[in-house]
Amino acid sequence: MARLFLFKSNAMAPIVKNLSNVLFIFIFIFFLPSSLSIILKYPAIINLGDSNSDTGNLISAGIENVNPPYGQTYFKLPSGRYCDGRLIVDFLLDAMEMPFLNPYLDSLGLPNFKKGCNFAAAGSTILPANPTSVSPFSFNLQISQFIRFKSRALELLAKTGKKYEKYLPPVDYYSKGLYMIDIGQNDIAGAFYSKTFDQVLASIPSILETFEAGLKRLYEEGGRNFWIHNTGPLGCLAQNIAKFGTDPTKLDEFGCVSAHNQAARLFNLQLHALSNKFQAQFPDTNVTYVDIFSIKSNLIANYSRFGFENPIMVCCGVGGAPLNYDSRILCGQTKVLDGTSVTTRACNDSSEYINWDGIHYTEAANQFVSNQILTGKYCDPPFSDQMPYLLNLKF
Ligand SMILES: *[C@@H]1O[C@H](CO)[C@@H](O)[C@H](O)[C@H]1NC(C)=O
Ligand SMILES: *[C@@H]1O[C@H](CO)[C@@H](O)[C@H](O)[C@H]1NC(C)=O
Ligand SMILES: CC(=O)N[C@H]1CO[C@H](CO)[C@@H](O)[C@@H]1O
Repeated sequence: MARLFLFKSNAMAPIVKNLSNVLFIFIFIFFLPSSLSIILKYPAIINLGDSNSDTGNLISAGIENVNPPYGQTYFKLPSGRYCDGRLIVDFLLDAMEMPFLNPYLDSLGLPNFKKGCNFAAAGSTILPANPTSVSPFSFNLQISQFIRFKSRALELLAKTGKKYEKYLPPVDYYSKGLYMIDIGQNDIAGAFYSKTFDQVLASIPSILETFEAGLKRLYEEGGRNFWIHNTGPLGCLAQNIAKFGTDPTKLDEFGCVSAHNQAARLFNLQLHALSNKFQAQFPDTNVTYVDIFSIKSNLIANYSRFGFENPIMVCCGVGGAPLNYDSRILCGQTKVLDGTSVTTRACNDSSEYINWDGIHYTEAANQFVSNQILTGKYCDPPFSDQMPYLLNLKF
């Protein structure tokens, strides 16, 4: 099947049906080398973050579990991801012609870490975890796990020679590899439960100091290529609208909680400044800042143009319009609510929805976001102007 960037694949289906177009696309791929695959050529990927890029750590740790219909769209069973299918990181790795990242904590299924490892865990924060945190795997702890991974892997390679070469990255991959980071959403969204708006804003610099210290630790371990996602429009998540948006004056024109989006914008502004500062301070690094906020805001504001039908309403939830979300019962759960047994099931067609479970995006939305990232326009520094619009087509 053809995967076409920039559009949902079904929107382009009638065009691809035409044989001459298929031939054109073949010529296009084989005779024009894509600048993207050159920019994104790394021998290994180290990923850190929260549920936006967790491929199974929180679940492997035994802290939570997810039931069907999680995973139904792509993996056909819950894959450890908080989604019906693939995440942004899965699509980006696919575009780099890399395999899905194995979660660090997954000991089963013969994980192969040669091309990288994923330390991201759902619910994680930049700030240290406390006893009420969903995830104990804060940014600093994930970095410590990475450091342990690296020293243990190098030790095994030195001791046992060829035996582990197929499974573990050689020493130069740690400097040539790409360190992808997507974290901060839980720091900001979580802060609103115990702080006033002004206090949330005031807490941002210290969150980012912790983030900066983490980047420096990765640099000291040899990391040179950094890929940093900013945080999305948190005020557009049903979880936050249900809790903080019951008063309509708190909502913006798209039905999103204004305060959350303002806090996310301020966090991103400071994160962007930090990325530039870090790049200037360490000129031997390559820091790419990726504006996820703008991509997701554009998707939510202009959803119908991109082939979606519901910008805010949740696919896997209960309660019906406008949110189809109830914080007491999450996707895939069965509970007795107000005297009746309720099961949260998925909508009929998750590709019509941007939001999967009230907190996380659907696979269709994740694919849209990845395609937008791969245009290069939302990155700083941006990619080449000659970015081809059609890349990595698979038949
Ligand atoms: C929606 O699309 C219009 C037209 O392309 C654009 O000007 C606007 O910025 C988009 N909205 C958002 C929030 O990105
Ligand atoms: C889902 O599909 C079933 C069977 O086709 C139909 O009865 C139901 O109304 C649909 N639900 C929604 C929300 O569209
Ligand atoms: C992989 C990559 O893009 N590496 C570049 C990082 O930046 C240096 C300059 O500081 C370039 O020479 C590398 O090609």
